[in-house]
Amino acid sequence: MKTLRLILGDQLCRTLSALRDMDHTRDVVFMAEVHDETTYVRHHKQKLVLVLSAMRHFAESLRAEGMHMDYVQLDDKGNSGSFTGELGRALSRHHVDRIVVTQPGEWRVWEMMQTWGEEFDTPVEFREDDRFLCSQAEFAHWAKGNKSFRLEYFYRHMRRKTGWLMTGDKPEGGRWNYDEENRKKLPRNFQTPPARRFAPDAITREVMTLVRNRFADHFGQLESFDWAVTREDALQALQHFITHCLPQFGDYQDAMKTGQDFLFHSALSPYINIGLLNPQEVCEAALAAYHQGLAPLSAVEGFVRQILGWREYVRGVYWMKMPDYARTNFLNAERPLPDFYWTGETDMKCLREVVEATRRNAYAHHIQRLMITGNFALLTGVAPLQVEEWYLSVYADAFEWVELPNTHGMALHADGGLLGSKPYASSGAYIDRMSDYCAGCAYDPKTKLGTEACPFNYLYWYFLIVNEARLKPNPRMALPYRLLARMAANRRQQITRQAQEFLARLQSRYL
Ligand code: FAD
Ligand code: DLZ
Ligand code: SF4
Repeated sequence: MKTLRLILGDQLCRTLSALRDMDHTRDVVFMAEVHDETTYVRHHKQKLVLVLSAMRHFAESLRAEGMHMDYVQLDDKGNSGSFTGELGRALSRHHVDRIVVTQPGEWRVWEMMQTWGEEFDTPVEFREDDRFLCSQAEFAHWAKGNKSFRLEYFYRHMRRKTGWLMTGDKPEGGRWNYDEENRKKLPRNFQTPPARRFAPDAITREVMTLVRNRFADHFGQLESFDWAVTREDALQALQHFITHCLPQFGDYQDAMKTGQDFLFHSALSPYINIGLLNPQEVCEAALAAYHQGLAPLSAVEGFVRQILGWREYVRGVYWMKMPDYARTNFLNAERPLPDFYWTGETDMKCLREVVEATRRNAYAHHIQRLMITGNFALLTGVAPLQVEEWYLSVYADAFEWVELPNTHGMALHADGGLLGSKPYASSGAYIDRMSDYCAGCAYDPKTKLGTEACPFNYLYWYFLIVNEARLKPNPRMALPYRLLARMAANRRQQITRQAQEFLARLQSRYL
């Protein structure tokens, strides 16, 4: 049976289910660069280069194995610009008996694919994306049997299933979670790990030229592109992380420092998400470092929890709850996204630093995404769809199955608490504790009201005030609401006035 095997830009994995049982003599592997995928959001220029260059390198490697590749480039004559259009053209070139495709990562593409069987009068076989450690069916089964739909319980289920960091049926070291040890401040004289840089090769340089010419108006610096675009280089990045960063990953996971864009984070998410690395091998490399005494338990547990726990959990939530999930707006947030998310032009230094780092690298680490740009959007009530579009555009690792639950659920609480038991709202005190941003900011994190006051301070209380009816019943919000209840009426009025003035000016270019 002659088969056309479609590989998408985030499925660049030799062991992908769509490539199994390949008949090298008859089958065709089909990949297409299409306008629709490059523009469904205005992707950061580096994300475009990463995906397109990694696709081209992957196609080269399959060709070198002797596979029959049909690869359409973005600028090829006749490129229709859509997956459906390009698949139609490919079918007229190859006359196959069936199409095989691994389930895509995004609902949008999954919906599009449902029309293909009828449209092309050719059977389409959808295969599970088994690069994940938990299948959708297993997640749904777990969720059904558990009253508490929380990450912590899912994570324990996954630890037991894999046997990772387990001694019999007990967690290694006696605790499931070393989160509390992952919140240290950076010492003054800490040593930055050496940089990991992958110089662009000829293929990448060609794609950079394409992106420079065709997507000049997209956000982000292009020339600093230094991501790995092959599996070999991604494996080097993994090794670099294990050797230089993992031992201190746990301690400083929540820390932020001006000009230090990666700290001890792995920056492996783009590689895992597009298929250059497999989540299992990444966790196993960290576990091996622990068993060889090269990294402490708290660091390795913290790292494994992000992948075995959070990454699998958000993917489970996405596929279980879409498409309705994306439409919820628990806090009725409707404000437009401020311009400075794109320009970086604000005198709030924390926000400026994170937007600038995002522009430089198409990367920001978790706490920057959650507690700086996420927290600000939450406190100011920015419309979830606008915030989500921003996150989906600006990060090299952004694909909707992982971006949406993190933004909609974790950062914005727009799902009403399905993902996180309370909103991650915080005042300037948290940012001051975990970063050096406040030194050198136009505002003072210790001042609560007046022109010097850090906007996060009054916005935090105003957020509690305006959302009182929705949030006060949440038992995890009892303490902040007790504090609010004790607040003098005139102070409450002053906070409200200053927050409202600030919000009225939010769309002005420079705050
Ligand atoms: P590390 O800190 O080194 O963590 C190791 C790995 O764990 C990551 O590579 C990633 O694969 C996984 N991981 C860690 N946290 C999460 C999480 N919350 N959800 C899923 N996987 C996780 N991650 C994405 O991959 N794509 C996104 O589009 C994305 N959008 C986000 C949006 C918001 C608002 C927030 C708060 C988080 C988002 N995350 C997203 C999760 C997380 O911020 C990134 O995975 C992480 O910053 C990637 O950097 P790293 O590889 O250095 O991670
Ligand atoms: C992100 C992306 C981009 C920018 N371009 C392409 C492309 O031209 N061709 C392709 O196959 N995939 C691309 N991708 C990745 C897809 O958007 C991704 O595979 C789907 O969103 C499903 O997750
Ligand atoms: Fe951000 Fe406030 Fe600190 Fe300025 S003072 S950097 S606005 S937290």
